[in-house]
Amino acid sequence: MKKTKNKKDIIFFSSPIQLDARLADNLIVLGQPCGEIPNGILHIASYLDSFGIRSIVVPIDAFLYKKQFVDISHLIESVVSIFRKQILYYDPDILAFEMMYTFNSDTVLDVIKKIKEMFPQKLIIIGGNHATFCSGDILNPSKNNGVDIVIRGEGEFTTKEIVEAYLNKTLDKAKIQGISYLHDGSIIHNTERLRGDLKHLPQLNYNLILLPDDVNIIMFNHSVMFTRACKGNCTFCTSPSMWNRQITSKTSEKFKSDLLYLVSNGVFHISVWDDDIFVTDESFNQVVAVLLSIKLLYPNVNFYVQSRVSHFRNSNKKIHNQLDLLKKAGVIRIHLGVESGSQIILDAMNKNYKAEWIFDACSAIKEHDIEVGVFIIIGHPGSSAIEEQVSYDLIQKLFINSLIDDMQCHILSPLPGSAVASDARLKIASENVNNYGIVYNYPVYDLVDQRGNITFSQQEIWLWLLNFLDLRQQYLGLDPRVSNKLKA
Ligand code: B12
Ligand code: SF4
Repeated sequence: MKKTKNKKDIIFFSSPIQLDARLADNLIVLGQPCGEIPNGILHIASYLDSFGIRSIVVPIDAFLYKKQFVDISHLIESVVSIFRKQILYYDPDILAFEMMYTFNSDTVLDVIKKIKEMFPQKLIIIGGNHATFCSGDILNPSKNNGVDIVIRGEGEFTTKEIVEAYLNKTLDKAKIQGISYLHDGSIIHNTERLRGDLKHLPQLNYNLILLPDDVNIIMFNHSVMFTRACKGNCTFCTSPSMWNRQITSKTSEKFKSDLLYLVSNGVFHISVWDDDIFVTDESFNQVVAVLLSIKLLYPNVNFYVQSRVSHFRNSNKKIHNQLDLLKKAGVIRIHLGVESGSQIILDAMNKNYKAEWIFDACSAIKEHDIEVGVFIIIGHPGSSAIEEQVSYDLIQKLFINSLIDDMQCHILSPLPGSAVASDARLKIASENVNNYGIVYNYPVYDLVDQRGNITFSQQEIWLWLLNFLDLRQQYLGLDPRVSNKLKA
């Protein structure tokens, strides 16, 4: 292996999120100018670093945030030029691309294609939520995307195996679990890798993130996670197939060190974005103990968490004790995956709770002086104008009773890896994935019955989104993400 001062073994590239011109109307920057810390690749880089493998993480939005883009090819050109510069400087053997989201997956592939043309000798690997479920499409030989290996699912342990073997020139792709690749023109999907033990993960090494001179860590939004996976099996979500509903967690010492790094650097708003903060009593007790200890040291810190309505059944004593602890630990808002107020839709989504528990859940949280955020999905199979009205009425009742402080509404996106993506009641009208998953997306489907007759059209679903947005505006003010263009 060549040893130069700047030499890296692998560079991790995040994908442009805030600045994709194709999305500009839908996804307007909220929060910090540099967007999100790319958590997935930071985890992998930190793990490799603990074995002496040299890497850096390039958070592309931090390099682009001051630029204006005229169109998507201009954006891609800029991204490629920044990546090229880093590749020439650090001369890595492996280039690793994050493909977390469906909406910008085309952009990521456009960038990779160009990078591969410039550096054909470098091994290109890719991973993340979208990549996990679309490996066949990404590797499709006719598309010539330039990707050598897709790493499916959890990234740390597979990437380490690949990088070590590649650097030692002993890589035998057939022997690595959890990857897909091309062999003699055919796509090979190796067997799935079992979930790893997160207790082996080191503290996150934020120093591996390459920052432009005028950027620091406070200029990002920060979300951290203690556990991976949840016990739910919701049809529209990719978590069940991504993490196999197997709850794992880091050590609470490492989690505490991750948080201490952030707060000691002035980050005082942190989302603890575990799928479900109450997922097990053991993990809840650990996470809350860490948050309490941080709050004691840094009284200004605020945390945001998310959970499921099902924990709030009958507003029992246990949940009130837990809410009391969260309040003391500095949690100022709990986001609930409410999704709908209609029992018919909730059952179709496999939410596994009763619509009447929603009111109790929100009331219980507010009793502890914690804000309530709700997520709503419109147009799921099983939905109709009648059911959306039922849902609307319940949300309105919550607003009237001052039980909602934040609300995000989405039209369903059939995300790859979610159960609903193969639901026969969705008649996909557009193959365009550029607005999948993002807020205020126009529906890409009509809902149909068994004979293929439309039961709930794109246009009707869209109008219901606008109804929910009006309700939101009435009680919370206009969401800054609602552009005039969208309302028109
Ligand atoms: C926290 C979170 C957020 C945070 C920000 C996260 C961030 N830092 O970018 C916030 C709240 C801002 C957010 C926003 C959105 N999110 Co989000 N988010 C999550 C969540 C809950 C956790 C992500 C995370 O940090 N995981 C922890 C790390 C360690 O895991 P990981 O990222 O999956 O990475 C591992 C593997 O994927 C893999 N891997 C990842 N990258 C790479 C790269 C390589 C090279 C390799 C080898 C492996 C690899 O290895 C990693 C380590 O094991 C996930 C759901 C989930 N439970 O995974 C949804 C999720 C990623 N979000 C999703 C979506 C849709 C969104 C939004 C578009 C929603 C919206 N309408 O606004 C926005 C858009 C993003 C934006 N910035 O504007 C979807 C994406 C699905 C898809 N196919 O598009 C997910 C999967 C949830 C879902 N619905 O199923 N999100
Ligand atoms: S929507 Fe929430 S509760 Fe349901 S499977 Fe996904 S992460 Fe779990």
